[in-house]
Amino acid sequence: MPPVKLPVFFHEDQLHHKPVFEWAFGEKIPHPETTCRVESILAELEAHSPRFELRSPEQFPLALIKETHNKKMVEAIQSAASLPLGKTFYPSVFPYHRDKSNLDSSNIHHAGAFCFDSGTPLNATTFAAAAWSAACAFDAAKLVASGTQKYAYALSRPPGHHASTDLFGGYCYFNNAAIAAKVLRQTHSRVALVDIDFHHGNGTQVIFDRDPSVLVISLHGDPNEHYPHFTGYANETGSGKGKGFNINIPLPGGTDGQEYLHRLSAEVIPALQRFEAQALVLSAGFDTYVADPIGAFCLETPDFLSVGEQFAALKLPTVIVQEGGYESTSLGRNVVSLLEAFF
Ligand code: Q9C
Ligand code: ZN
Repeated sequence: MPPVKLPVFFHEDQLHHKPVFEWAFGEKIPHPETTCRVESILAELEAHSPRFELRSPEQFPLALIKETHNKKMVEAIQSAASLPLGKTFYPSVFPYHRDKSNLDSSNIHHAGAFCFDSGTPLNATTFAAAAWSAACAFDAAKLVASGTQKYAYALSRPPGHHASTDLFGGYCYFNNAAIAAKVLRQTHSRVALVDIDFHHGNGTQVIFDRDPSVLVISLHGDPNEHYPHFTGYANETGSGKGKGFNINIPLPGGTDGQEYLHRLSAEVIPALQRFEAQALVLSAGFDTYVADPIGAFCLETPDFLSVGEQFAALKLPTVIVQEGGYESTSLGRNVVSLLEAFF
């Protein structure tokens, strides 16, 4: 039998978006979300090429992007495509109210109405990069939903989990993992989305806040100390019919692999079993790695395999969607370590 290859989705145009800097504590720092991240992942996948099959997504999933996000937010990001090449726009004026009914999404100065931080700039290439990034998650989820493949990996970049219905931020424009979950929902009645990025998946939480058919679980650095600061507390459990279907597990800085794996086996996996999840999306960030420049956990490369094994043991159709991870020397190895669990 030929070896089973894990499908990997990626489009070259995701590389054109290159944010240069962000602000951290009033300091201008080199932007962590670099194209080196993708190069590190692609190189490691290439080194294990018999196991992976690289595919290009087919088209922008515009209809689902616009179902997931405020249409004017999508248009505002799209309208940045008319910025001169090489010109970057950092929203720096934010409206005093969040009513978006009277906005001109073709006016770049109004983009601040859809943005919540200063690290997520727009340029002429951002829309296409973000739409292809979403397309990776969309196509990976289509393949898994159809039953053709049990597992698929979306090499989504820019990442997505901080993007909510009507706000982009945290290096994220469109919520790739949410889009994957919505695709899986068309064929599976209960979908779980587990976010293992170092940061709280605030955008994903908002998108499924009132939805009892998508259980969202996020483990992350305590928001008292860590980005995105305003959300990720354990008392945020969902709203309305969705009450009880959002679980936040804030963890202190310094959390190591042993503690992390214990929280997965003691809390996350039992919650997925109680929910009787039929399909799974992993928002897979690797900024929990010990050497990550912006994360504060201490996971080592083999821990990512153990993390993957806990989820793979559920034997659910699973879409793994790339989120953060900024130590690009080890990023590829960490990604492949996690993916090794899905063979
Ligand atoms: N030192 C993701 O991992 N910058 N986004 C914080 C404070 C924002 C991270 C700066 C971090 C966003 C997808
Ligand atoms: Zn992160």
